[in-house]
Amino acid sequence: MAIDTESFSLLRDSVRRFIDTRLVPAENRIEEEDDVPQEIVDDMKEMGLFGLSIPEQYDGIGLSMAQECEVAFDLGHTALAFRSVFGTNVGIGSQGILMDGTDAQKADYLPRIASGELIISFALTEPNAGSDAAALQTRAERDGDHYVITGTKRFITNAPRAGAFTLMARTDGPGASGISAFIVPADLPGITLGKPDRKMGQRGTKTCDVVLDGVRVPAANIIGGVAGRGFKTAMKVLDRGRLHVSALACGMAERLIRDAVEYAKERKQFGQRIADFQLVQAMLADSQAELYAGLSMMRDCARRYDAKPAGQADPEVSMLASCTKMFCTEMVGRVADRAVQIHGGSGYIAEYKAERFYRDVRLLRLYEGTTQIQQLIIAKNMLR
Ligand code: COS
Repeated sequence: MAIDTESFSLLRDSVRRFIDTRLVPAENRIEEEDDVPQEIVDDMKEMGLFGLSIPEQYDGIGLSMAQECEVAFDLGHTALAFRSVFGTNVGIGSQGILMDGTDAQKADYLPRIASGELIISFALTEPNAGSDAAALQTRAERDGDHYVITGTKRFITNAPRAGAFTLMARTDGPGASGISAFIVPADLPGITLGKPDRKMGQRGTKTCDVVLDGVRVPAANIIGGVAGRGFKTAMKVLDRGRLHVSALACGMAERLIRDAVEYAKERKQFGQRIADFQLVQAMLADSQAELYAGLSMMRDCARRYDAKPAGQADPEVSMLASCTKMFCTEMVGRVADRAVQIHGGSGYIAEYKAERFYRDVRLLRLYEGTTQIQQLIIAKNMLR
């Protein structure tokens, strides 16, 4: 799946224009209001951003992974909260349905996900199951043609906005093979949301607990119609998500470098621009070289992702996605740290974006698998 080069180039131009003219000027507003203004969300819908990764057959734009990564790279140039509004529709919320769903599930959900009419979240993490996703405790007990689901999901991105969840629950014994993936409409009786999480950064992104108490979900809502396959679905979705996060990290690194260069050219100390000092230049050069390495990995891995059979796992590509996620998210952490350093005391002051983005990018090393989980996946594959 991919769109032709000319259509893609037009799409990218309009996304970049949207970022420069609408999103960057609203960065302070989302920081103050801790939300993305509705008129911006409406524009995102109109541009088709909720459906970037959904095939045209289901009314989406139908980008390949390589194309999606380029758009994610562009979106990384502004506050990450903007992308987060449609991020779960493009990635972890929708992809399980697309990869493993039945034809009826795809036809029912994907067009609404693509248009943004329905926000879909991904509900895997729990209070006692984060990195150890296979230990999740949310139970789904069969009762006739329904399942009754009880449990708590934690840090669920977009839960306050969601109309449905791709939710992993235990239908059988312990371990990965006892887990099934469900499509759970958010308005079913027995679902309540926790209070909004107060986070270190990324103001404007919405996360909270989702508590399920005896929620009756039709058995037909098991993704693919077969129980016990949910863990693999979740892992495949995360492989893909890790590439998208890598692209975002590269975008944010480029923005931080650009801001640091501008500051270094303006700021004068010892009678000259700080950009003229070699110790400042070294920090800029290190950041630029690391960004180039991250971008090269991201582009290579996305190409390999597109080359494998769609929706199928490939341990080699999973490993490379983990390498890329680990490198790019750690890289943007170092780039953000240097950007603050180049700004000096001003880099610690909230008026400067370096301070905000430094906090925002910290999350990239945690979600969709910590750096340490990526290391485990990489090493496991090397030793296989
Ligand atoms: N694609 C498809 N299948 C996969 C897979 C992948 N990327 N990774 C693992 N699997 C399969 C395995 O092949 C195995 O299947 P079989 O039993 O048929 O052999 C099954 O899933 C269990 O795999 P494994 O034994 O490797 O599972 P572990 O419990 O050891 O967990 C990690 C593996 C740690 C990698 C996994 O729990 C993980 O990714 N944790 C982090 C979760 C995460 O990213 N959370 C972020 C929150 S969501 S934003």
